[in-house]
Amino acid sequence: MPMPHRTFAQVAKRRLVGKEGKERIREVRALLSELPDYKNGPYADLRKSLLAEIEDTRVRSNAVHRDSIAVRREGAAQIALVGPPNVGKSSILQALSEIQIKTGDYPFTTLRPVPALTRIHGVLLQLVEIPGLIGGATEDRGGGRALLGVLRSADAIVYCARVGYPAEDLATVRDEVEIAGIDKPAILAVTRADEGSADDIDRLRLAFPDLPVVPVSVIDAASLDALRESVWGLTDLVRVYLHSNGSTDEEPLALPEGATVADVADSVHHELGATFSGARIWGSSARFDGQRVGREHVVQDSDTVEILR
Ligand SMILES: Nc1nc2c(ncn2[C@@H]2O[C@H](COP(=O)(O)OP(=O)(O)O)[C@@H](O)[C@H]2O)c(=O)[nH]1
Ligand SMILES: [Mg+2]
Repeated sequence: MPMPHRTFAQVAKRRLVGKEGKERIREVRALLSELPDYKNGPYADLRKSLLAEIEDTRVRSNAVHRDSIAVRREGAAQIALVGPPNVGKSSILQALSEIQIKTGDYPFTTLRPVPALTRIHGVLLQLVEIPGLIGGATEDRGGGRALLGVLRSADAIVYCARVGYPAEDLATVRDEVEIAGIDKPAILAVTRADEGSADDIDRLRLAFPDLPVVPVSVIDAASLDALRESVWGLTDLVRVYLHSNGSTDEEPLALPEGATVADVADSVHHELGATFSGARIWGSSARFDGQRVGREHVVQDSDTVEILR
């Protein structure tokens, strides 16, 4: 019996996460060989999208060779780490990363944006270190325009300022972001916190009164958890667990706050989103377990949803 096509699509997505170039193409080919050989229907659609994936991956690999710094979006949200050099951005990326980035894989003095996936509350999010933003970036100093271009497509920003260092270091970078007209939900990570005092943290808090502050040290697991929590708060996502054929998915879907049952169905499959008749709900948006609701019902974080065809 072949795997249900929706399960196959999920498995395929999971197996491709974090893979690029040759490795990604190899995985796509393996998936293609496992796919039932139907000429029509959802399996044929899957085959088509996997073949397109090979082509897209090739195009991207070539683009990288042409020195592009573009970052391919993965995960439910993209959060940029922004700050002066040496504040610990790469270290945080590494500490939060789902897939262990080997230090040898990229130079520690990072020159290009480096993406990494992190799992927070069961949801994969993409962190991107934006290195080398300096005063004058908007005039393209230090290749600033391309870096700001990457930042523009992020959903939120974690500004990083090193404890005990002048606020101006980060303020200069932040000015460039503002001049570029980039305005995203943001927090301030006061980094390398183990090297400074509470007063040092307060000084930075006072210098950036509009940003919620999270002191972070990569050698303090609790501070990393607090950072994860703040990053989650930046995303405005809600988690929804799909229930079908008598079982509930372990991995949640992540949707923007305010999403309706129709959005949930649509994110499973556009066709399902167009044709489904309603849903049953368990969780905080339900008045009672298994409540029958219509398309426009707004889901809440941690709801379980069964889409009714
Ligand atoms: N004590 C301490 N050192 C850190 C911490 N985070 C990073 N570092 C050190 O700071 C230096 C610069 O870190 P890196 O992550 O490359 O900074 P980036 O330039 O902002 O990416 C490295 O030597 C790290 O080992 C931290 O939380 N505590
Ligand atoms: Mg770095």
